[in-house]
Amino acid sequence: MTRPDTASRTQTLERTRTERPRLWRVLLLNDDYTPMEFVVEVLMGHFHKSEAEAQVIMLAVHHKGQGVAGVYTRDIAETKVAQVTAEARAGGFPLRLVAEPED
Ligand code: TYC
Repeated sequence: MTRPDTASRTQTLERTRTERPRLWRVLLLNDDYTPMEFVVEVLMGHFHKSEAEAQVIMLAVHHKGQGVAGVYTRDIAETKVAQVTAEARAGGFPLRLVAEPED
């Protein structure tokens, strides 16, 4: 007697994707010329910080050289860098920001 027919089957296993997109830090870099008040206004207007939070972050950047303005998906982080850099240049300030991935 022959063996029962073993039909070969292809199975597709579905899985629900639960991974979150990698997040990017927007870093604010210190310089000697951008006014403290402009940096505070940037942190309030673009990064939704209270005035008190903005003062703390600005002073930390002033003393340590850099600090995190906010954490976003890549597109939003890069847009913040572009918009704030443009606003700083329009005001004649050398303020620099960079976006970097979290691990
Ligand atoms: N160091 C600047 C000053 O003394 C203030 C400053 C703070 C500039 C933070 C940039 O990202 C910055 N006017």
